[in-house]
Amino acid sequence: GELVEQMHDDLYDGLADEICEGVNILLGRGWEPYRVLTDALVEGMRIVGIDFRDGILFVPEVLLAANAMKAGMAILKPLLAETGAPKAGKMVIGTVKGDIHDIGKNLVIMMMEGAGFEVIDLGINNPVEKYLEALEEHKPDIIGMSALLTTTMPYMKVVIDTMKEKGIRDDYIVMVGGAPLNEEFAESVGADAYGRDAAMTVEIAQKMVA
Ligand code: B1M
Repeated sequence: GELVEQMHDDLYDGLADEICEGVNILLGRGWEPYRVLTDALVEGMRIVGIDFRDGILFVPEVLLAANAMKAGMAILKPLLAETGAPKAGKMVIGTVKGDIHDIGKNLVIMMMEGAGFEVIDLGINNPVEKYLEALEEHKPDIIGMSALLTTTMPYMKVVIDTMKEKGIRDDYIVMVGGAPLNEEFAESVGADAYGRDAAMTVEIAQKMVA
């Protein structure tokens, strides 16, 4: 309705306080946290992305929008993580080298944690060494990689090929995601699965770990 549209505008304008207020109002109306996330925040960021692509918005404005989105996500995070489900498995995840987009990855983490997974967040701009160190240290079931740029997504193959060289590729489930990817790309770099969005990623992870 009206408030959700207002929130799309507020996200576009990078108004973090207004976004937090809107999130709280929707929750107060009994909206599921996941619905607030998808309808108000993710949809708002989709609109920002269109105008960014078309040269109507620039990096500073989009950074503000991203900050507003993160402020809203911070309210939803504990609510999405409230299930108290038994540990479903462990995942190490990070955005690949050269890429600093982290909103989608953070959303995947929130939903995975909500589903009872333990998640180790490597952050952004990860060279292959970072992933390998984390695999050794945390011994996860799943390694996840995120990329939002067509120029950085090929780096996923670098990580997977290095895992092959070290003879550890088959010790892990490799999942990849990010807006420019698709099923065929995931397969072509040798990943086990492509996560189209956070909810699908959880669903696939649950099946693959079981
Ligand atoms: Co950037 N940017 N950006 N940006 N940015 C895109 C990606 C772009 C598509 C915008 C556009 O032109 N329409 C475009 C890429 C074009 C291309 O590669 N062909 C682009 C560009 C060009 C750039 C810069 C190069 C701009 C510049 O400097 N001239 C620059 C690059 C910086 C770098 O990384 N080296 C840049 C910078 C930035 C900001 C810093 C301003 C900011 C990032 C802030 C941040 O993340 N902290 C930013 C933003 C916000 C975007 C858009 C607008 C939104 C991305 C986002 O957060 N989406 C984006 C446009 C768009 O995607 N529509 C764009 C919301 C998020 C919830 O969705 O990330 O897709 P998404 O994640 C989803 C799924 O993809 C999946 O689940 C998530 C939740 O459902 N998923 C995974 C994601 N990762 C996963 C990992 C998994 C599984 C699932 O692992 C298992």
